[in-house]
Amino acid sequence: MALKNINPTKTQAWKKLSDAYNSTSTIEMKSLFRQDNNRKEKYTITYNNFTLDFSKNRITDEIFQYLIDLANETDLADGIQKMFSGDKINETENRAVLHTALRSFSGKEILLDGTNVMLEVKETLEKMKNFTNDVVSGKFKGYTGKSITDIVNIGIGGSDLGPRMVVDALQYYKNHLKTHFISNIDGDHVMETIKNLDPETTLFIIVSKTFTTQETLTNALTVKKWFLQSAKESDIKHNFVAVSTNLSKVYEFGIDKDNVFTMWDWVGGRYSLSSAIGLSIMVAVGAKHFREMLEGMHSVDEYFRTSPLEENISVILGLLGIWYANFMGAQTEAILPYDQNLQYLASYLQQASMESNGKMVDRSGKKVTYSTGSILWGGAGTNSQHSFFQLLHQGTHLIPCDFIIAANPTHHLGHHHDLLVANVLAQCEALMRGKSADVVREELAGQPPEKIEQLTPFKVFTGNRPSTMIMIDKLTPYNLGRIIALYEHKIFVQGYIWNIFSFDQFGVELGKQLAKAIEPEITGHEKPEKHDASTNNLLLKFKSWKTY
Ligand code: G6Q
Repeated sequence: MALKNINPTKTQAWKKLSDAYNSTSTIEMKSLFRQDNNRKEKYTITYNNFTLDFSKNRITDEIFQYLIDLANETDLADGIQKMFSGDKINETENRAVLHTALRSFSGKEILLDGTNVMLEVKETLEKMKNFTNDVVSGKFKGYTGKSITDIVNIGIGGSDLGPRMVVDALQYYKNHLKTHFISNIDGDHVMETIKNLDPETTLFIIVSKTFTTQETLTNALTVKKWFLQSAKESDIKHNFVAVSTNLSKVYEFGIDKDNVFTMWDWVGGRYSLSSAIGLSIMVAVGAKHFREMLEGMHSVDEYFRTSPLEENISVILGLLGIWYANFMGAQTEAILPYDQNLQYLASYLQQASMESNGKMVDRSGKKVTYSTGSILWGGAGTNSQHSFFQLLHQGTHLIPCDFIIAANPTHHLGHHHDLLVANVLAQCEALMRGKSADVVREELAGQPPEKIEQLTPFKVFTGNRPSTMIMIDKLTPYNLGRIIALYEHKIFVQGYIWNIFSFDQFGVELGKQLAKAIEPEITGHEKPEKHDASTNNLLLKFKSWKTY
């Protein structure tokens, strides 16, 4: 069954939220805390060693209730149930959206067109596990009989960002194998990665759902050429494996039938790291840790599916985003993990969110009249404090921030961790508290009065800048799985309420088509005259400079 088609702006809740925004002067978070001793408890959800503190947001009880009403009036519960049941909610591509099946340990059947997808999911996971164990133990050998030392994931977009983010996040849990990622069609990315690799002991995992992606195929063919400088065609089966739905193309490449890991069209690329697309993760951290990550994801899937909306972390994160984007005029939101190992989390979530919800037509094909798909960005603290935090504290934009911190480090440098935690707590406090002109004047006391007056405006922090804190006990595979799934579902919540289709991505196609048309003009002698004047001119200039 299709998702309901409800224009959110026509709901009562939307009107109430607009009125609340228009009638309330500034919502002062500090005074909300003063007025309500229970605010911190009311706006903190702790679920199994996982805490979401959203009390430092510009919401009152009334606004929070209207946001929940918005979710109810648009019948979010129905959307959630349809996603989990395998309904074809990716309507524009006529596909189900079942990434939750990839990590389902409920033992229940999940039927798609009458077939239980769980059988294939389990079979693939088992194949991945056996393969991983063989590679890690050294039983799987390269073409000269040596064990594997290096793994190279060749893929892009959803076939790169997720595995890369997780392998980095779980580096503490990694085994002896070195992991590399090639994604960009830029030859430097390939050459710089392979230049120090030994073809005899390197395993290439070509990851492409379609096996038609220009970047991945070009990179894979370059690597194959490099490999064949020292090996024979028949050796490919020892050092290359693939993850794809397009078996004939994989075989054409020379990859052995036993070395192909399948996935399905009901898993979107950006939601696929828990499928065989995550093979390089499993090989890097081992089958046990991969399984723990899936278990973390599954626990959140169940929590998301069954928790009441007002206690549901993904729902709350999604609704807060809607409040800021659609009513308070925020255009972006920042993800700020205070964990170096989560340095790629923002780029990963950026794709998941912006590719899913960067849509301008609603589910009936009409242009929306409200903003969708906020711009997501971020970076790891404390590094980011020394770069863009200036704008967060004193800039003109309203940027809600999600901070993520683990209570315990994976390393043994407790003092470092104490300082890290002090910094993350201080940043949230500073964003909310600000610094008034009076305090600035006090701090400048002793300086000449005209100097104090001159400097004061520059040193004032207006404060009242919203942030949400996610605290976990430790960055384990299980907890990482929970973080990923919570954000996946946040994206679903937002796309659902914005009444758009979150699981297609037609917006990436036009540029690809045009690049195909330009390619012969770059490589051949054809005169560039088919384009606009600027593009024609740039092509001519490029050709006059080209020396390779
Ligand atoms: C993600 C997108 C996209 C995709 C890449 C790679 O949801 O679909 O980022 O993952 O374009 O596609 P292939 O895996 O087919 O090479």
